[in-house]
Amino acid sequence: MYRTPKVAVVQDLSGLGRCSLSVILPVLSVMGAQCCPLPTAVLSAHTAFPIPEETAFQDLTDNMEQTLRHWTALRTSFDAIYSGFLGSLRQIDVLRHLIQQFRRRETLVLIDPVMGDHGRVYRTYTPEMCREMARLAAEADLITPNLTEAALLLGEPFDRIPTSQAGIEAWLRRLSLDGKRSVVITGVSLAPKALGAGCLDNRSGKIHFAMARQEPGQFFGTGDLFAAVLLGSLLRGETLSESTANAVDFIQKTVSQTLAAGTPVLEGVQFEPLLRELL
Ligand code: PXL
Repeated sequence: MYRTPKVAVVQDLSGLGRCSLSVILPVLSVMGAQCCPLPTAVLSAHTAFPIPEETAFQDLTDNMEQTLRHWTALRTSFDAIYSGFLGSLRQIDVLRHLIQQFRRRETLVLIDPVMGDHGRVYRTYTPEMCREMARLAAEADLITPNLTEAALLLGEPFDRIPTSQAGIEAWLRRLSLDGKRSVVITGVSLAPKALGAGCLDNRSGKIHFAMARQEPGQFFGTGDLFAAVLLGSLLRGETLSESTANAVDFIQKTVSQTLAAGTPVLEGVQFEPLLRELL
C-alpha cells in the first residue's frame, strides 16, 4: 500500500489572493502528499493588496516555537520540509531549529527564499531578514528563487540579472554552492514569448531548461504554486527536470485560463479547475 509522504510546510495563511498555504495545501493533497502546516502568520490578504495599513497581520512566531516543542515531544517525522514566506527574523531561527530537529538522511529540505519579485523586495522583508534567509538557504537540498531572489541571494544588483542562457547557467552554478544543493530559478525567459525555469540537479550536475508560452500578465502566488507542484512531483519520484517541466506547464495553463476568465490579478491564478490534472 502506498504511504503518502509527509511534508512540514512553513508558510503563511492569507485570506485574499491565492498564495502560500491556500494553494500549497490543495496541490500537495491532490498530488498525494500529506501537508502538515506550520503557519508563520495569518493575514487578511497578501502584502500586495491596497490599503496596506488595514492589513490584519497576526505574527505566529510564539505559536511556531510551541509547535516545534510539541512536534519534538511527539517524535514525529517528515519526508520533506518546505518553507516559503516568513513573517519575522525570529521565524528564520525557528525554521533553522525545525530543520536541525527533523532532518534525516532522506528528508528533502526545500527552501523557497521568498523575498521579492520583479526587481523589488516585499515590504515586510528587512535587509537583515534577506541576509538571514540567504544564510539559512545554504542548508537546503533545493531552493527555488525567482530572478529577483537569486540576485538577493548572490548579493548582485538587480540590473545585473542575466538574460542569456550562459548567464543563467552561471547563476545556477553559483547558487548550487559547488553542487551542495539543487537549484531551480523561476521566471526565466531566453527567447521572445517563452517563459519558464532553469534547474541544476546537484546529483547529476546537469542543467535543464523548461519553457512554455509566455502569457501576458504577472500574477501573485505563482511562485508558491510552482514550488508546490515541483515538490509534489519530486515526492512522487520524478526527477528534478521532469518536476520542473510539470510545474512550468501547470503555471502556464493556470495563467492562460485566468487571463481568459479575466479575474483580478491580485486574486492570483484560478488553479482550482486544473487541480484534477495533477491527480
Ligand atoms: O507568494 C508570496 C507571498 C506569500 N505570502 C504573502 C505574500 C506573498 C507575496 O506577496 O505577501 C503574505
